[in-house]
Amino acid sequence: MKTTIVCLTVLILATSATAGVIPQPVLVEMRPGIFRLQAGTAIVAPPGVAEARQVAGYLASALAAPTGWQLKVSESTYPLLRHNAIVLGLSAQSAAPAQPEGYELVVTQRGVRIQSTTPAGLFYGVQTLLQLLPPEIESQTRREAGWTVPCVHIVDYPRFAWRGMMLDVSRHFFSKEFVKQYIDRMARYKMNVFHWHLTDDNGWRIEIKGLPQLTQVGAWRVPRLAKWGTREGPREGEAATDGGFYTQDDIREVVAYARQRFVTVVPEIEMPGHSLAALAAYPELSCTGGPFQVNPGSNFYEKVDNAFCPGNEKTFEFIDKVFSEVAPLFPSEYVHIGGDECFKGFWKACAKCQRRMADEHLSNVEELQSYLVRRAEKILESKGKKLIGWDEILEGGLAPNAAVMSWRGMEGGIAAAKMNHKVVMTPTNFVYVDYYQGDPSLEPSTFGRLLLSTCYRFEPTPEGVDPKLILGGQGNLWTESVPTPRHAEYMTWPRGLALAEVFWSPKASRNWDDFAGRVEAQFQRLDAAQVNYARTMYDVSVTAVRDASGKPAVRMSTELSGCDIYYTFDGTNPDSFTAKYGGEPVLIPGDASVVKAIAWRGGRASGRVVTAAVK
Ligand code: TNX
Repeated sequence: MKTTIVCLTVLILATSATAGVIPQPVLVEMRPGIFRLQAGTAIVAPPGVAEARQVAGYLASALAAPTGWQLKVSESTYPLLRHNAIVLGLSAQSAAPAQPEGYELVVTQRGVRIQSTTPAGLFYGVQTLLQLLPPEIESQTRREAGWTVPCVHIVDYPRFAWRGMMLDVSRHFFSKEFVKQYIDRMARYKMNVFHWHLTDDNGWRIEIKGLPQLTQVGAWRVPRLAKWGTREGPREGEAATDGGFYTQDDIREVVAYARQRFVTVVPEIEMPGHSLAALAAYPELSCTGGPFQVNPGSNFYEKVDNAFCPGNEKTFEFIDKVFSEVAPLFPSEYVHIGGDECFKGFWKACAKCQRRMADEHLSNVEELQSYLVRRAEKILESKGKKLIGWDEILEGGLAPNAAVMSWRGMEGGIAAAKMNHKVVMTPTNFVYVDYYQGDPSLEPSTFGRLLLSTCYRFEPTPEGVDPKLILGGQGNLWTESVPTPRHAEYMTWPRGLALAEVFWSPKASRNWDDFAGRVEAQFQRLDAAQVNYARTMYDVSVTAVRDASGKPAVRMSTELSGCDIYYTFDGTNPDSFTAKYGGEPVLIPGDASVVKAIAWRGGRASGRVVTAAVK
């Protein structure tokens, strides 16, 4: 009983203390008073540790633009607080010793101390400190604000080691500047793996010096704007002007930038399917021989051959050449080889594939894919890397040391973990941030449905598997329907905030209402940072149901609690004078063709009018 009361008190304190901090820290004790940051505040790094010094430099530069102060960074062993200083300390006995990325943050009226056993922990302590400063601290230009931090004692460490975000740069190309911004933003929420989906049917984005056609041809497609999947294919003689790629210098620059933010960049090179851009460059690697063109978003699947031919030795020479150049560019332990959604129809009709299957005693095309993945694993291992792939790599037999990224639900991940393989959980229904986050009538066209509150309910560790094998989870931003950086931000935030908290914070501290309040606080910070985000959590969701007697009805809900919902069936815009939703399904009256609904909160409209067809 006593412990329950103590825990509750800590939780309540935590909630009020860190009104804005995401992800929620493990333990927060508010204390009276504030620390005031000033032009003369010093930043002190431990002596002789380059990475810690660099974290101090990161803090100084994060503070410089909004405050206009260039705080001095020095090196010194100050294990304790120093007056008017932010002291970063590395010690073997930090308050979170068992957790290499953990930290302890103490803010007093005299000064600030961040203590960790690793520079990564110092970096995360810095992120929490930044979030305790006013939202204007996110501004890139000088702002007037009281630069104060509440006095507090925080002990914090992550739940999962793999806290990822994936960005698909093939369906639409994103500049290296934007990729860096994306990494910077995820790192602020303590995410630490950037999965870079570099190749697909719609563009090959990484320079491979020994295979120049990959980027000369494979990085470019004809320009189109229509809805993805309905676009017209390339016309005869039409110039491929849309696209881009990263040179190896660009890649090194992004990797170094990520490293300074303790983010590991995991490259994905898709095979055997999703490879039309590569085949446009080297058609001899296909079963049918081409010629092929990089796809601009038309419906070509199963009609055009987009898989490497596993019957052809040249495919393996190609994979070897690509990995020889990819492996040294990325310090990551893992290289992702894709493996998803491979259409194997052309393999069935290919003499070389049939010969391979006979020679290797493979009884079906799934085993043929598995043959390719196993060889890819050997090639990667010869270059010092481990293989990770989408859960289809389980089909036909999992390569001996492969890790699995489970996207078609959790089942693939569970099966892999039961075979003692490592797993990253990325199920579509919880982490696909390319899906609609609000009512499709109000949102830019895409597929699926994934609300912020659903992301927040994600539980990466399933029952009945060894939790040690679940490395963590990851949000995936596929970009078929994401043509611009602003829209990539809009799709990522705030759902990325929910995922960041799922991946970092203790399961027991999850609390949707409290989180929603902190999301609102983060909106102010994202505004100051000029990062785009979606306010769909303020909208109503309308679902078609049947009432108790089986007649067509609608159910309405809001993600935020404390909202009232008002609606109409006559086509007029609802407000607090129209019918109020009572919680039970509402019968669709007479010949009504639409229902319109809006949420009100705190005496005013909180979101947009949602219009749903009811006919
Ligand atoms: C499935 S997830 C895919 C992607 C698409 C995505 C769209 C996965 C491994 N494959 O190629 O972009 O759905 O949501």
